[in-house]
Amino acid sequence: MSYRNYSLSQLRELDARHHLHPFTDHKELRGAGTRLVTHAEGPFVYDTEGKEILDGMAGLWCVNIGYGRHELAEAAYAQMKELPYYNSFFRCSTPSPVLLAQKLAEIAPAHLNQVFYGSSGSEANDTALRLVRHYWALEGRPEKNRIISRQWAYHGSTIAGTSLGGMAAMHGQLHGAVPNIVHVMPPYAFEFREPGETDPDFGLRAARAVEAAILEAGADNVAAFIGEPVMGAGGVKIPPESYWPEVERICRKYDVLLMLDEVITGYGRTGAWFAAERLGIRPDTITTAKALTSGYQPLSALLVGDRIAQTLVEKGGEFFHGYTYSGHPVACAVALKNLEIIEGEGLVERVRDETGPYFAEALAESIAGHPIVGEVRSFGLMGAIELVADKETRCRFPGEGAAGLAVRDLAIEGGLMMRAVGDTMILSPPLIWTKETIDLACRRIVAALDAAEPILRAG
Ligand code: PXG
Repeated sequence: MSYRNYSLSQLRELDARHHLHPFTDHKELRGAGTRLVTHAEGPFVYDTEGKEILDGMAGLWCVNIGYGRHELAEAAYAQMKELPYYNSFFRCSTPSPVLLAQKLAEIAPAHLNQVFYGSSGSEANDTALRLVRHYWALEGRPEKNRIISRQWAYHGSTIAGTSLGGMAAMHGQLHGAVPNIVHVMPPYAFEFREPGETDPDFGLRAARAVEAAILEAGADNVAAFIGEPVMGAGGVKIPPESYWPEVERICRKYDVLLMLDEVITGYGRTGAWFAAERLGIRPDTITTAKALTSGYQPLSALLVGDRIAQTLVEKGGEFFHGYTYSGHPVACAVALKNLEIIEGEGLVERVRDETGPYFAEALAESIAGHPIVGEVRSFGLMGAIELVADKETRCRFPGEGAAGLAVRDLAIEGGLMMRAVGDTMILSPPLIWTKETIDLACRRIVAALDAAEPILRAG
């Protein structure tokens, strides 16, 4: 039955009665009601009231090719008719995941040639955690199993994802994380740089927190380090350039595996297929999901480096792990079409050469000077705007997060979907944005900031 048979208030009421939303205060949601998005086209989403909203978040960091791409619907339809499902357990496979794996090996850094599929970033990180521990066990070193991650990291919402992540509020509700995962300081200069410390020096200091954690555990007990190239959900925290090469050097020195979580940064967002390329580092695993299908189907792919894959094959023994939907043929067919579009339209190069640099300039020129903005930053098409009460001292507004929510709501009201992480405003638009779309977004951001300022100053 079509939702069109229901009025907006009926849908809202049914939503309240039956639907528990993710990451939501349900008491607060019952009071506020939900925004029901019904359709979308290109860079815009539309709600039940027909309001057109420019989607500055690409859904949730995923709709890289934008909305309304019928080729993906057709790929799904064709695959569903031919073979809607078959598993890849018990020595079986189906063509779509095989062809997608080949494609992923082609676009991934040269030493990553194997793929393990799941349906979400959280699942892929669960796989990654088990895989690196399994690797060391196969190498005869089962005690080398500690994982080093970072505070404020986001690696998903399953128990493994939450445990790997460094979100204090999520850990607070976990009542028992996966053992032997530790979290070190994030490379977030805006908060943690000491007075007088340069960005490169701060980056090295943050990287050496990883070394300190390795030394504290003893390198023989540390399996891997995991990190997002640029922290996404933690607030688009872009590390100084000195950070990743130093982390990689430290990992190699102590023979600790390097796991990159590119669930957000993968598939073009940073102006490279994978941020690993842009950072010039060689991870042993890359977790990917989201833009692998541009969000048109749930699918994740853990890209596995030759070192780990070789051990799996040479030593043998079953890896007791997998999902019903590992290598789902429909999701994989959609991913193949999505990657074909990203490639065919040159979206990665466009972010690298054109829209990425233009986005950085536009934020610097039209937003950075605003009286309630303390810093703007971007990396490819990921951007952040820090809200402050005082530009000079970078002092925040009272009530952490209140300014962010106010600006977010005003931005949506003004036709731009943005996300707030505390008092950091986040942008992660579809890669199909043009210079004109970036200009439009900036005008809407300025309008939201202008409208928010007197309200925030009045307290
Ligand atoms: N790793 C990273 C880096 C992510 O950003 C996941 C893993 C987990 O993926 P799944 O598919 O299991 O959700 C993510 C997901 C937000 C937000 O509010 C971010 C994510 C998910 C939901 C909300 O910014 N990132």
